[in-house]
Amino acid sequence: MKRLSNTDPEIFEAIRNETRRQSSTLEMIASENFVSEAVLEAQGSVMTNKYAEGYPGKRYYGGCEFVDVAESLAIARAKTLFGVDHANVQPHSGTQANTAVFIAALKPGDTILGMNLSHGGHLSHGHPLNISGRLYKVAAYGVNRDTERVEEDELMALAKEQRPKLIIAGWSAYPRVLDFSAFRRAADEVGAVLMTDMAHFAGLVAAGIHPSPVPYSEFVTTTTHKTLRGPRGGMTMCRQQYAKELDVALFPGIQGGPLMHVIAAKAVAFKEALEPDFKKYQDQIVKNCRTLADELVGHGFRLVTGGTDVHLLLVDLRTKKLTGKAAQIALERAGITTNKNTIPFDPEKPMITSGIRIGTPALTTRGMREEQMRSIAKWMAEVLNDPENETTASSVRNKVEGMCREFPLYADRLK
Ligand code: DSN
Repeated sequence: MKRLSNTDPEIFEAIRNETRRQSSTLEMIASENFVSEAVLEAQGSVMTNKYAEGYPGKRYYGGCEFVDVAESLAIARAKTLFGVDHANVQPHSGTQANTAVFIAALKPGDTILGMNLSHGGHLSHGHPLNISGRLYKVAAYGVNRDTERVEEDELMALAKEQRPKLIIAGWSAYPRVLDFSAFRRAADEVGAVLMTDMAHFAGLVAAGIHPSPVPYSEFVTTTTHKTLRGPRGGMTMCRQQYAKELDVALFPGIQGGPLMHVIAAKAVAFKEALEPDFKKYQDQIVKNCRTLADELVGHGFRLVTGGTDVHLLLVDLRTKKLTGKAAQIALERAGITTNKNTIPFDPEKPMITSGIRIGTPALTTRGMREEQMRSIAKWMAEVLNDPENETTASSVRNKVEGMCREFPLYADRLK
């Protein structure tokens, strides 16, 4: 067999360097995670070769008997995991998963009500440059200036004023649990459909440590690669009455051939998520995040809403007279990967920001626990209290690398 190292040494080297980077730094981007070798194996399999437009048992191509097995297993496991009537595992990404709902439930020009991106929403929830903002009229709810949380009375008032056809619950940077029943009440009040995008917290929902949006929502979407710890991709779930419209909206509506290797890997990840260990893992993610939050507060940082209920937190850096961009760069120099993030009512532009978003799913996958979170919070404080200091950065970097060696990742791939 010809190996990648021989046929394409440049790409081989880039993959090796990326493996080394993931293994030797602290990955604290809240939406990232490290998949198992089993997920990697399925995703790197010959299923990538197969065209399979359609759905299991109803394809436009021959030779689909084995990819049908993979997709049927992915669907069945997703339905068990989340207790949904119907799951479509073909969306290539979270944005595709969301767009399929819009196509299934709306007509161009209808109004959608989603969370303001700068308060923690997502591009695909109505950003003017995204298809959601181009095809539909967009109204946005935000968080309350004092509580920094979504408040039911404000949501309800906006829903009554804007009369949306679809309301979106869900976020990509909000450190608290949403009250799905409040969203349901707002949707019922104006006759809207409720879609919950649980991409960030799907793993917590699967483990039963976060309220499930399923009983409240006509549609639930997710990515599969965040807390759920599967391959990069998306999934859309719905109540039985919308199943047909959803499937047609996804294919042929917005996608052609499904990525069967990714769907096989989704099936593997869902099987892993059904194991009892997955609940322990999700519990530990949240414990780690709470510890990190308490420690950062102890080191003088202000957190949006003062803390966290989930796998991520948002640091407001204004009290440190630092921008998110500067903090991200300083931490990266020290081997800690985060992302700059707007905070609610941010005075800075999105490319600068006043905040950073920090998450614990990836570190928890490595086996790190509260003790490591305490050290990491201390190192973050050292770096952010003196962000230009190269000596501090390099001393923290050494400690980070030492910790990473104690919690090896993909070690066999680096031999
Ligand atoms: N880009 C993802 C995140 O970082 O939250 C959302 O799709």
